[in-house]
Amino acid sequence: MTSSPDYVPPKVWTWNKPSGGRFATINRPIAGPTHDKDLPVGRHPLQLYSLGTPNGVKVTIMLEELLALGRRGAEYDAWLIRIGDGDQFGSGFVAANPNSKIPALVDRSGPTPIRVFESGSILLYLAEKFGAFLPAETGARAECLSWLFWQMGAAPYLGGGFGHFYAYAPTKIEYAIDRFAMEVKRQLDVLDRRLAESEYIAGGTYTIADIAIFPWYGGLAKGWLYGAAEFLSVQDYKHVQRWADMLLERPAVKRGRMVNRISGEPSSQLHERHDASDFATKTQDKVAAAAS
Ligand SMILES: N[C@@H](CCC(=O)N[C@@H](CS)C(=O)NCC(=O)O)C(=O)O
Repeated sequence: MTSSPDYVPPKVWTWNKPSGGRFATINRPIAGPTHDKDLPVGRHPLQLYSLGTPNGVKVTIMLEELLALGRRGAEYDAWLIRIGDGDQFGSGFVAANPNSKIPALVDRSGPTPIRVFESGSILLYLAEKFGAFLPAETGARAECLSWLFWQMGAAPYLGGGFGHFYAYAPTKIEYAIDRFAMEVKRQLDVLDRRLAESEYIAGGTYTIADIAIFPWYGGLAKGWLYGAAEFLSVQDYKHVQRWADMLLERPAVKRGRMVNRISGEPSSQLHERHDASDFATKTQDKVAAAAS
């Protein structure tokens, strides 16, 4: 791979060498399944196929918030999709999400299963289905959806741009890191100014806009992403910090962050979630680990 100023792109790009970098083994320029594999189906109305990344965590926080509100229909089975092993290219997963990316949700509560993919679309689907975390009044709803879609457009610059070139690319390219660090700091400032004037992202109430933005930008502010907290001076974004700390206090956020998580403290990882009592088992593990 050439990353020097000497590189001249050929007339036609061809896939003839590994791209390098952390995801080299799963990246490919074609869509569709690589192998036959059905998805498992549990006993609950909602089946989630995901992984505890920022995009996955949005959905598990939403489901846990709905359950905390008493919406029993939001009971779910969360199955683990190991994207590093290529599970997202199994035929069953591709049928649930032709884009082969977590998260994917299948709603089996009606006569015909409904597939929902893209985390923003899943949050909106659940908010509408259960009448929660999305304001009904036109202006407040528009504000909430504007921030929801802001997240969908902004985060690829954070993850695919900054995170990729700062943490995962096989060589450190100053131009790319500068370009995306500048954009991510601008995005943090957008949020910081908004949160200086508003308790939550979309106004005075907690909505799907907070749930979508928190795992990315709250995570960045709390130093969970790319080991980049110092590099980006995240402590300077005081209002983002205030908001992230406030969300972290929510029990549903704590639970949602554990589901489908495969890194960090073993007691914080609930690889699959099939029942509310699964969290209690993890709490017992934590107590036992602290006592030993
Ligand atoms: N815009 C999508 C992005 C989903 C996404 O990028 N998922 C990543 C993990 S965070 C993934 O599944 N990557 C696997 C791959 O690219 O093969 C969403 O918000 O749902």
